[in-house]
Amino acid sequence: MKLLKFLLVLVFAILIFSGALMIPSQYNNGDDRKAGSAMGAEVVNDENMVKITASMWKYDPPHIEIKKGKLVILELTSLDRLHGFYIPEFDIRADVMPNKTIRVELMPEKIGNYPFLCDIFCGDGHGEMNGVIHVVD
Ligand SMILES: [Cu+2]
Repeated sequence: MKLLKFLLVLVFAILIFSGALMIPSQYNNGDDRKAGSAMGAEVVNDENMVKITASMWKYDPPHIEIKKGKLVILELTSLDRLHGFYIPEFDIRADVMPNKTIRVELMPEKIGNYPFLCDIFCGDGHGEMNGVIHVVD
């Protein structure tokens, strides 16, 4: 019982902590990315926009094909609770919240398959919540 209480407190602490860092981390997504920093003025339209929804415990779509050398805007929202979105190879991460849409920019310079995953514990299936970005020529 004590362990359960401790775990509950820990989970709340993590939620509060991640919530407190929500706004700065989103701004950082734009500034810290490895590539595409010179493309800030790029126009957003349907052609370079990919909409992704997160829900327990998947991303839709889980596979995203994009073209090398073409700036892409990922528009993310959650259908249920707070999830994370993390692409290790591009050093991009974001908090994905219900009733809120956030955008991250991605400038793929190299052909390849790049996994992304949820990096905020969101329940039983959290460990399997992932997808792949396929960068093609
Ligand atoms: Cu998760």
